[in-house]
Amino acid sequence: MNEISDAYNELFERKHRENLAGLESSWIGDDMKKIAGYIDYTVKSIHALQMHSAVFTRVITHPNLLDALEDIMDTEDIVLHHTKAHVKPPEKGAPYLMHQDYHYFPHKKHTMLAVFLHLDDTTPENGGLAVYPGSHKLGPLKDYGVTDEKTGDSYHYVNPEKYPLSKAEPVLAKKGEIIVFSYLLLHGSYLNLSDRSRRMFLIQVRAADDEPTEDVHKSPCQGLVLRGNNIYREATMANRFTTMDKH
Ligand SMILES: O=C(O)CCC(=O)C(=O)O
Repeated sequence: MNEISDAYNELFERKHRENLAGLESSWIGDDMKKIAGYIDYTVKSIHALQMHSAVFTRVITHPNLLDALEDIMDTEDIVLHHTKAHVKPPEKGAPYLMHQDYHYFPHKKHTMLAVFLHLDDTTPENGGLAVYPGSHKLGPLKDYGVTDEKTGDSYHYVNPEKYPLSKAEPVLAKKGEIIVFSYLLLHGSYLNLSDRSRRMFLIQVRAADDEPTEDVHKSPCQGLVLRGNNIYREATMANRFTTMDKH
C-alpha cells in the first residue's frame, strides 16, 4: 500500500507542478452547485495511471485482485476498460451526484465493474462513496446529463430528486480497502469539508465477451487482457490498429 500511495502522491505532485488547471475534473451544472452548497469545489483527476508508473500496472494485474474478480464475474476472461484517480482535497473536495457509470460507457451485457481502491481512510466527512444498495438490478435509468459547452465534456447522473445523495447509504472504508460494484449501481460521493484529503484509484474491468454499444470513452490500454483470453480480438493485418473487438 505504501508503494502505491507514494507513487500516487509523486505523480500528482509532479503533474500539479506542470499543469494544475489541467487536472480539474469536477462536474458542472446547477444540480452540482446545489449539492456542493454553492462553495467553490474541486477534484483533481489523472487517467490511465499505468501509463505513468509500473506500480499501477502491478495493481491492475495483481493475482489476488484478479482471483476476486474472477469469482465475482464468474469468468476468467477479464479485460481492462480504463483506470483513473481522483483526489478530493480538504475543505472543498467536490461531491458527485448519484449516477450509473453505464451512461459513460454503455456495454451490451453489463459485465462492467468498478474496482474502487481507497488510498485514505474514508467516511462521508472526507468525501466518501454513497450507494443505493441493489439499484444495479433496476437496469439503466433515465440519464440527467449536462454538457460543458466549452469542452464538450458530458456529465451524467440520475434524477437528483428521486435519488438524492442524502438518502444514499454511506460506504466507510479504510486505507487499502477495495469496493467492487457494477457499473449499473447508483453511486455518488459526498463533499469533502474535512481537514483530510480523500484519494482513490479506480479500475474498470469487463468480461471479454461483452462489447460497447457506443463508440465512446476510449483510453490507453483499453482491452488489455488481465486474465484468461479474449477470443474476440481481431488478428488480421487490416485491423491491427483497431481498438474494437470483433463480436
Ligand atoms: O471520486 C468519487 O468519489 C466518485 C467517482 C465516481 O463515482 C466515478 O468516477 O464514477
